[in-house]
Amino acid sequence: MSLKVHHTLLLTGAAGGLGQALRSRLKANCSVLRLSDREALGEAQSGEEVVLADLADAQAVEQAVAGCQAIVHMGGMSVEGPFGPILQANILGVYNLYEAARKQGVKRVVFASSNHVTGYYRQSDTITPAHPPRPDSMYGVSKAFGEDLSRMYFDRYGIETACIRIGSAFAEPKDRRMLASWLSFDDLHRLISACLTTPVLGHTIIFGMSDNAVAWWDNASVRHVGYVPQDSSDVFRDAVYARTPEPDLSSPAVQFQGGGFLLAGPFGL
Ligand code: 15L
Repeated sequence: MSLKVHHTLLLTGAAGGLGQALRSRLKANCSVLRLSDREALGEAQSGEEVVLADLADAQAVEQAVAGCQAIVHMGGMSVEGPFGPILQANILGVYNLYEAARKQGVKRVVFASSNHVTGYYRQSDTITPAHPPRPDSMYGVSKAFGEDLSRMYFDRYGIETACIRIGSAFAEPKDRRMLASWLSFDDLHRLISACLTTPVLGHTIIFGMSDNAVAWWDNASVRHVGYVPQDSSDVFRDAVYARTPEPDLSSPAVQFQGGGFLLAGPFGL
């Protein structure tokens, strides 16, 4: 099946870690991949356009969105930190993005939410997308805001969104926690492709995880997205155990799903 259901696809945060991993992969999903970031992206390659935009700048964001049929929104702060930059990039930024989508008639968005929206569930809990948010950080709160905002834009304006609560998207799991939360780059791309191509997306929250044997998240209620992960952290398990210490079970970073984010800050403004 062709993945090219959209002519021009906007990728925000294209200079970031996940943006870079997606830059080549998302070319399979469109005729023109428009890359946006506030950081320099270099020359556009064949099949690419580059539109620089700071997410806090409404006009620039609208220029980036104009003429696109769908958006993969990876931009914004991706870790815990002072509230000021989170406010600008993740709260004002996601508002600017949805306002631009509304004005420019874009009807489908894939939003990089985070597992830190539910980081205060325990590592012994299994949760579904229907469980209430329990953010573990200001960063997690900002992603919960994006999820709620996108729901309002769906209910009011019919803009479909997949909020992917991305686990740990790295080349390999870095520690024992990531044996549960790991999402391979290829599975991230499979998941985004499923969100872009499923006939009816609606407003959907889905956990971004590979097919890991150890898992905290149950995506059974979101079968309509059609995501079938093909990678698993299991192949890294022995190596991760060998190079990492026994977990300190008294630490909140080990008790709760959000891991080290529970220990970060407070950073203030
Ligand atoms: C995230 O949301 C971060 O963007 C990423 O850097 C990882 O730390 C990840 O969560 C995680 O929970 O491992």
